[in-house]
Order: sequence, then structure tokens, then C-alpha cells
Amino acid sequence: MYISSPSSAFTSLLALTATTALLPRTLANPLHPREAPSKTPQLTYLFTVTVNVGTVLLPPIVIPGGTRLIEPLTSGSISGPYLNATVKGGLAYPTIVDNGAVQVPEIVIYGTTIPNNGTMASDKGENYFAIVEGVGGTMEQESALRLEIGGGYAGLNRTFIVADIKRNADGSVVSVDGFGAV
Ligand SMILES: *[C@@H]1O[C@H](CO)[C@@H](O)[C@H](O)[C@H]1NC(C)=O
Ligand SMILES: *[C@@H]1O[C@H](CO)[C@@H](O)[C@H](O)[C@H]1NC(C)=O
Ligand SMILES: CC(=O)N[C@H]1CO[C@H](CO)[C@@H](O)[C@@H]1O
Repeated sequence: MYISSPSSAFTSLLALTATTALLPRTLANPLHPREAPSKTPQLTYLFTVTVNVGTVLLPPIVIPGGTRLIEPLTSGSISGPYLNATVKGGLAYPTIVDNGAVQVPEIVIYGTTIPNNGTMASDKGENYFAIVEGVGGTMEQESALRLEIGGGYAGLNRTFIVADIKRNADGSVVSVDGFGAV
């Protein structure tokens, strides 16, 4: 049976360190070259979602470090240069931890676009589904909004949408501003 002595392990380590030190830095760590990224994402304002929050469905669910709320979204609208639509329904189920200092919003909504509204002449009323997930503080959270939609709006379903979530003072209205690289 081969038993490696501490001194031979130390020698191997020295040899390995010496080899790595001789490699050019970009080869030694190809995921982190020293050059700047090829481009910085440029985001365009797409739309604002405004939803009305109904009565909380359950007493808050106790989870480690905080609570999860289950709130129905009863109605609302989406308006903006890239989408005008109704919100027919949905659910907000945020977790609130660290005495409210950290909020993890999770929202789903669905509805239909408003036909013949603005730029999309071929729009006959497209159904959509949207999923919003993020993190932030008490007043505002940042999130990713994923839109599933077809027809003339299909390009939006491959757009990574960064969304800024805010709530009014009494919590009854949530607004979400969406931005994307289009
Ligand atoms: C388009 O829809 C928005 C609501 O998203 C509404 O404010 C606007 O008046 C509509 N425009 C037209 C031309 O129908
Ligand atoms: C949404 O409605 C506004 C206001 O009528 C209009 O300027 C905009 O072009 C519409 N957006 C789309 C995608 O139709
Ligand atoms: C439902 C729908 O239109 N999905 C489209 C989302 O975007 C991809 C990429 O453009 C299309 O291939 C899908 O058809």
C-alpha cells in the first residue's frame, strides 16, 4: 500500500503552485479575463402593471425567520409603449423575513391585451401569463418578470424584463415598472 508522506504532498503542492503561476492570467482563470464585458445591457421602458390586492386569504403562514402572505389580485391593467392589457386575476405570495426588512415578492398574473390599441394593428386580444420574482426592502423590490404571450407580442416572451415593484401606503395597490433590452 502506498502511503504518501506529508513532505511528498507538500512537494506536489509546491509544484502545482509553480505551474499555475507560470500560466498567463487569462488561461489560469478563463471565466474572469481582465478585459471589460463586451457590452453593458441597455434597458428600455416597456410598460407598467398596476394591480389591486384583495383580502389576504389566510393568516400569514409562519416560516423560518418570517411569514408568507397569500394575497389574491382581483383586477388591474398594463399600459405602456410595448403592451396595453387588462389584468383579469392573479396571486401575490411574498415572503417577508427579518422583521419586514427583507421582502421576497412572488407574483403571477394573467389577462388579455386590448385589441386595436396603439401600435399593434393585428392584435385581436392575446391572452398572457406573467411570473414575477425578486427581492428587496420594505418599500421597493427589484425582480425579473417573465411574460408568456403570443401573436404580435411573441418577441416579449424572449425579452428578459427587469421589474421595479412598489406598493401604495395601505398595501391595496401594487405597481410594477418593466424594462428590457428590446
Ligand atoms: C390603450 O389602452 C390604454 C390602457 O392600457 C388606454 O389608456 C388608452 O386610452 C388606449 N388607447 C387607445 C387608442 O385605445
Ligand atoms: C398603449 O397605449 C398607448 C396610449 O394609447 C399608446 O401610445 C401605445 O402605443 C400603446 N401600446 C401598444 C403596444 O399598443
Ligand atoms: C407563445 C409564443 O408565441 N411563444 C413564442 C415565444 O418566443 C419564441 C422565440 O421568439 C417563439 O419561438 C415562441 O413561439
